[in-house]
Amino acid sequence: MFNKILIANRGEIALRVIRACRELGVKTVGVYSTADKESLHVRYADEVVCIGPPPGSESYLNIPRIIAAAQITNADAIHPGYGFLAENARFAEICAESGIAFIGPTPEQISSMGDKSVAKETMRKAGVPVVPGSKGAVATLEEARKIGEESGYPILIKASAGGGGKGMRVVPEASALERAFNAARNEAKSAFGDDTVYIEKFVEEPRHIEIQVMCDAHGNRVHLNERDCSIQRRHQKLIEESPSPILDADLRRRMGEAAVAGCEHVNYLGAGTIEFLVDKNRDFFFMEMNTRIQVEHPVTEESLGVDLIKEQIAIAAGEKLSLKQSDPLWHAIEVRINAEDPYHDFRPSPGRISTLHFPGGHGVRVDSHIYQGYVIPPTYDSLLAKIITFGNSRTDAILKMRRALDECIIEGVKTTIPFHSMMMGHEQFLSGNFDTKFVDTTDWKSRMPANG
Ligand code: MV4
Repeated sequence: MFNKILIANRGEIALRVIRACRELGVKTVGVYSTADKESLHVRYADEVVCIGPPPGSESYLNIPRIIAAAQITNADAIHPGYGFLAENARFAEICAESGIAFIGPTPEQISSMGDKSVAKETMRKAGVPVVPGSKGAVATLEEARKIGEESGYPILIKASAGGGGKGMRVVPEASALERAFNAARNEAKSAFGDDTVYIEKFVEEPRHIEIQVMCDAHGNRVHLNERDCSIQRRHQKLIEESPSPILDADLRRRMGEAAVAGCEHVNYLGAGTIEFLVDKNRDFFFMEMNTRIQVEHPVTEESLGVDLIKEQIAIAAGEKLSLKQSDPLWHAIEVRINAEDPYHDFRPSPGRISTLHFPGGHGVRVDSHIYQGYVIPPTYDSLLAKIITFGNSRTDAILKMRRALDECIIEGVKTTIPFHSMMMGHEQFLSGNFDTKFVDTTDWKSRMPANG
């Protein structure tokens, strides 16, 4: 096992990793920007190093400073959390070259999944179902036309360097192709410095269902069932749950086996998530693979009673997987409490937390880095807390979530709590019958309590 782990992150995920290290008896190094001097991860870590001013590029994304911090403190491993350097293949490579274990997959695995058209081809070759469309990148309009005719409209043009919804264009019919193709390439070029695109048939009203996987260096691989992340706004997830209300044991097994087959094909190492679209016929298609631990990993943890962070660390230290394939034990739901105003288009609401009281009790978990008096810096993402509830049925988890949200008091900034309270009473959410367009296209605003 490692002696000392540097956590190259901030916020709730930095705390989450520090807590796992504590339980493992591993020492921790926190790094922080000057904006995070008063952050909880700075107080919880055994040692800390200031790595620069607030902008990410000069702190949490600055590879030389993070490597230097690890060397100064003699850390033997780095956990990247999510975001920042978590899916930076060059960073993973530099860690290895510096004799520091990167807690995650290999640089090759990170970069092959980072290019979305390469990832898709890799998965197709592994026998994972993919959306019909181009085989790899599409370089010319003529090629694009051919794909459009073969798969039928509408089609979707996606940037290879994109992901998470960035750089996508829906093309409703052949006459709109030329403009959309050129626009998509220009957009991709300016957003990512890479104009490579690929094309898929557009799947209408899909659900976003992802499979958690975990693989060790000894050839052991498991999937840890699904998370349903269909409640999103502009590609930002708001609510996640496991199991999905639309999966049954057979579809879960088939999706899980596909995910494991994909991992086996690339000899994947560590924690990963394979994102699928599930259409109205309950057919599933590979979308992307995330080569990191994700924000919503606690729903898997609470559904199964496992600790994914400890498992990640053990795997990176060369130990064998301790997790067994198992069916969901509990129904778990997570809501993201962001410092955003749901009455005004979720606009950011940084500021000082004047009053704070978190919920507790049976079946409630709160992962958060905030405390009363804490000032939320405007520089980083707006996630304040994740409330996770779990019970023996979806209804039970929802009832607990309603109760937990009622108990929760956060004053001084606007939060997404009223949105979540509304959702926990929305009949369409309760029915389990919704798709990824729900938040962006349903009139949920009229259901919000009048006080915004
Ligand atoms: C799609 C799709 C429909 N058809 N691909 C959005 C994020 C990125 N990972 C891929 N995304 C989509 N790909 C095909 N062929 C619809 C989406 C999509 C979406 C997917 C998951 C969750 C929310 C979404 C919101 C809009 C579009």
